[in-house]
Amino acid sequence: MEPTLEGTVEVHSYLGPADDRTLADDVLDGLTRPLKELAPKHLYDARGSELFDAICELPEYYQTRTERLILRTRAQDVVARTGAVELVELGSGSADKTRVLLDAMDDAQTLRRYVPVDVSETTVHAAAETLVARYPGMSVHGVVGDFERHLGHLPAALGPRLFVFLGGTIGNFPPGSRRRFLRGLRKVMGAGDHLLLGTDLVKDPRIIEAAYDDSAGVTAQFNLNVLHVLNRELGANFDVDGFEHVAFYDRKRQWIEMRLRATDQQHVRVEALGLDVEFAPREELRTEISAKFTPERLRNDLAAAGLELVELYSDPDELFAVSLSRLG
Ligand code: AVJ
Repeated sequence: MEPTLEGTVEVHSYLGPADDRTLADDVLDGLTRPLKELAPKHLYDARGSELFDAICELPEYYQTRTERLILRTRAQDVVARTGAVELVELGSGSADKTRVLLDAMDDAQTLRRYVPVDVSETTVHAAAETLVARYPGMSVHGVVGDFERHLGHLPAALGPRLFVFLGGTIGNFPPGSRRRFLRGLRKVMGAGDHLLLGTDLVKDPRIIEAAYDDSAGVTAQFNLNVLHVLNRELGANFDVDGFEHVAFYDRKRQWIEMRLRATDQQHVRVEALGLDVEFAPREELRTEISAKFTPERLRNDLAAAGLELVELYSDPDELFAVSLSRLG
């Protein structure tokens, strides 16, 4: 615990040495399947995070600026409806959007604590330090952990809490684990708590595909970068130039997929795993799914987890949605 003039900051880590094995485990599991697959979390090494930040500024990638606009317009309403004294942020990577909400709580004079939860210790510390300095009287209780496993370690509530999960990241979960995640969240929520969830909306597939295959090729670089991660972290020898970026919207499943397609036959050795992998010409490796929602799909997912939709905030073009829900 590290007392400061402004408030108190404490950060607790629940990650152990076993958590480092997830890349190796995921690669072994994912590259030996009939449809080769890699979990999207591995896209975000330092370079990948930089490229993702660049994506958020692209003209085609409407999500980040639209969500920010919705939050700016609605933050006051959210705070008035929830009476939240505490902001629990899952995946605390979105500092500027967080500030919009903390500002509104500060203005309403309800703000007491910020609880960032993230797998990256650096991210949690950075969020803690910048924000505690900005809001006098607010304390920060950081949780370094996986929000699918460590939500049991949240500090006891000081009053009504606002849980936030922004950016549309929930779309990365396959349908089953999406509901499992929401159920896990609901279990730690109390009767006075609310969830504020950012989700991308179903729309003209051309708009969605352009957002994931931008004309400057930034998303392609972001996707291909995961091969550099495997080369570096696991001693693999992917020929990155032998793969191309693919993004397509699956209308039936209502999600977009990013894949990497081998342009011709590729033999890859993953030294750290003693694994040899073959790619046939045009064979693809799936690196991300990103689900798009209709209000009905959202309501159903929330209901399946015991949550009730209170309000659905959107932008005039209905590109993106931020939903507010509570225990049903
Ligand atoms: C951060 C997971 C919400 O799915 O749109 C951006 C990541 N992938 N471009 C998304 C991403 C390709 C993004 N999320």
